[in-house]
Amino acid sequence: MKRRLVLKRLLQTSGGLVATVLPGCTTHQHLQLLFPVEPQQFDKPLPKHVITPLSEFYVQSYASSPTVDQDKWQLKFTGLVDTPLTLTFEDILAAPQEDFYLTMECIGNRTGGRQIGNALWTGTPVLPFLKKIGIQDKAVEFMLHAADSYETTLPITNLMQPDVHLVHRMNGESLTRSHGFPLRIIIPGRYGQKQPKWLTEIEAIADPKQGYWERQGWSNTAKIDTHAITQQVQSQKVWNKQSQVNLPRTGKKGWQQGVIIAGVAIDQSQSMEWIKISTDNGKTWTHAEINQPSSPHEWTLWRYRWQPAQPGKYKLLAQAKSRRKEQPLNDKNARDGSAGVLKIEVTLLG
Ligand SMILES: Nc1nc2c(c(=O)[nH]1)N[C@H]1C(S)=C(S)[C@@H](COP(=O)(O)O)O[C@H]1N2
Ligand SMILES: [Mo]
Repeated sequence: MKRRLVLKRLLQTSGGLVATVLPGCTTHQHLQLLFPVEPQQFDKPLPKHVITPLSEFYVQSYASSPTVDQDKWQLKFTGLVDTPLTLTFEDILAAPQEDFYLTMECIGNRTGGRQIGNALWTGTPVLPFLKKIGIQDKAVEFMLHAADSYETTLPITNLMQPDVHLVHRMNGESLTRSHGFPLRIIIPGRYGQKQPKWLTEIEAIADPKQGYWERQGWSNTAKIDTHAITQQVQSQKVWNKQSQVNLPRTGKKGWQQGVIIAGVAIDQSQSMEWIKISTDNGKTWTHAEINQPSSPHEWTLWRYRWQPAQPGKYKLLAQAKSRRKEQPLNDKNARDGSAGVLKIEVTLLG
């Protein structure tokens, strides 16, 4: 029932843009290019959601994907609890189902890299199960265990939130093996390492511990930093630091008719206040148009139509400000997270 309502609302807010219909799913624009480049498209509102198709969604696993039999799979709640609980996949499906959009990014993503994607996830909140098991006062953290022996930890209160979900569908389809079939957990606001795939056990523990990536020096809180990522210049997708774009003066992709610059932005908990674009290597800045995603955990879409006056070489930058934090322009120490500022070199041919 709830699912129906959500889908209906999404259909009404797809903004009239060309959209692909997923099996058993809804309409949203797919990430072939963020936006059509024809100037007349600019009169149309930004779409509310752009999802990354599964064929383009990054996979980050420390080992090979385990094969898990859905019928034999179990999720155990163990450790410092009064009433240990074991769930089967049927138990998961019998619980209330919710759909939500959420952007996942790897903490090790290079600035402007491909290890980021937005999906429509389906699952059930973990909170009602955690309330049943009687977590003992001595417990300070949960250790999350997975079928590939991956593990990570989180404070008890971080898991006891209504938006933490046990997830079994992605973009309207069962999770694929590489994305964690049959079930993963999603803890909004954190980088990917806090979203174990192939989840098998939630263990309440008395002493703080570190998980697989955290033992190797990655942040133990792994909260998503405020950052913008440019993903499209005119009809070209741009990824990573060495992005170079050459544009002819005239024709369909020519710069004379204006250059579309577009991308995404994300924060750990707050919506975006603005995205600013510079086309002169940071000397001057202008505001981009932004959309209003369904939650702060889904990327904000932004676009800007640049009207260059003459040919030459230009450096494009994008900066985000959420209601929480302004993205630093020069964060040389940023090891954790992908929050650096991408510089794109654009050559406008004469
Ligand atoms: N069981 C398990 N879960 C895991 C991982 C892993 O190696 N094993 N990698 C984590 C990391 S580092 C990231 S960025 C995300 C990536 O999720 P995806 O492969 O579905 O994009 O999964 C996380 N969950
Ligand atoms: Mo990651």
